[in-house]
Amino acid sequence: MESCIFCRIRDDELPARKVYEDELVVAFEDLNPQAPTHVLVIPRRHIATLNDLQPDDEPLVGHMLAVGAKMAAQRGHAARGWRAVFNNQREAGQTVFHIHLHVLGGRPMEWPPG
Ligand code: DGP
Repeated sequence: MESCIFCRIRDDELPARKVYEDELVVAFEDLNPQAPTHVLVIPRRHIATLNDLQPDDEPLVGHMLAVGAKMAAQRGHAARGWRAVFNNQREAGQTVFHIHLHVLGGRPMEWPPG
């Protein structure tokens, strides 16, 4: 997907502060952070929404969460807590249609979310 901004970040065609990469995922700092830690974990492969996941993608999504946990632990949030968020489709707040895990930490958070 040439027009996808997260595909372009993956390919280094757009700048981003990348913090982790492996064969399956890329993680980078959110441009508009909502907490002291706000990292996005994306799959390398373009998947528009969680609705598009196939059964074979289940290990990939598990890996995204494991990488998110590693990012949170590296920043010292493992014990105090951190939040993992997937916004799925517009009413839930999805604005970039390449699935991404938000890893948020470093401040107290409220529930329910807005
Ligand atoms: P969502 O609303 O759940 O689709 O989250 C999209 C997030 O992506 C939002 O927190 C802002 C972030 N974002 C949008 N464009 C860019 C960009 O060009 N670079 C980076 N690093 N983050 C971006």
